[in-house]
Amino acid sequence: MSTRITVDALPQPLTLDPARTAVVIIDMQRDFIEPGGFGESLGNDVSLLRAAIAPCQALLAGARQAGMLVIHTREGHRPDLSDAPPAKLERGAPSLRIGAAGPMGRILVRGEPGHELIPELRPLDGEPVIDKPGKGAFYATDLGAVLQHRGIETLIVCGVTTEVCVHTTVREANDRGYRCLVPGDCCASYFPEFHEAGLRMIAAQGGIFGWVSDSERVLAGLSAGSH
Ligand code: C5J
Repeated sequence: MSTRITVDALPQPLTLDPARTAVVIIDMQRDFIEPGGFGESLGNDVSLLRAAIAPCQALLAGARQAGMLVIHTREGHRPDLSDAPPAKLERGAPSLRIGAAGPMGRILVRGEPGHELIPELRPLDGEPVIDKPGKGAFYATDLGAVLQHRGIETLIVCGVTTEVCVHTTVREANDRGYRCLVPGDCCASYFPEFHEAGLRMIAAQGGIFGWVSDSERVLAGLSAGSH
């Protein structure tokens, strides 16, 4: 038997079954959040992303207690960069390109220290970690299979950055039929205005891509459902 819960959200509350809901934490990697990684090499102030850490920790604690599936993703490439499109490698004018040696190892390359998830949000044993070469978590990964095998119908999507990998994943998931709830305080961007606009885009037009809420409201829904 399943117990459905209701989470206060925009554009309207979302009712979900925690047993059929996964929390997906997008790319909370050292390469995006700590100095010396990919994010900083593109000229960004990486400290802005730290705002999402504590809300993600709180949400994860509640989700794990409720027995929900937790999935982590990492953006990065094979050491030979054979899965990195030239168009991605050559874009912009970064101080260090993908694959170049930086203070945390080779930028955005699997197996390097910068590619690791930040210690504050380390996965627990058994939580799937999806390595993705693109911005969306479905593209060229087995995320769809993992969700299907667990009977997942709703995603709570957190992480960085709001308007890039979180948004791309939400759009991919929406087209695959998943309900997506985005707790805004569990996401962050190098551009606060893009963060705000990204969240508004999700909930606008009657929830064109999904629902927007925050960690407190998700936790309140979970705790009301546990009584
Ligand atoms: C970016 C991401 N911003 N995880 N990646 O390149 O959002």
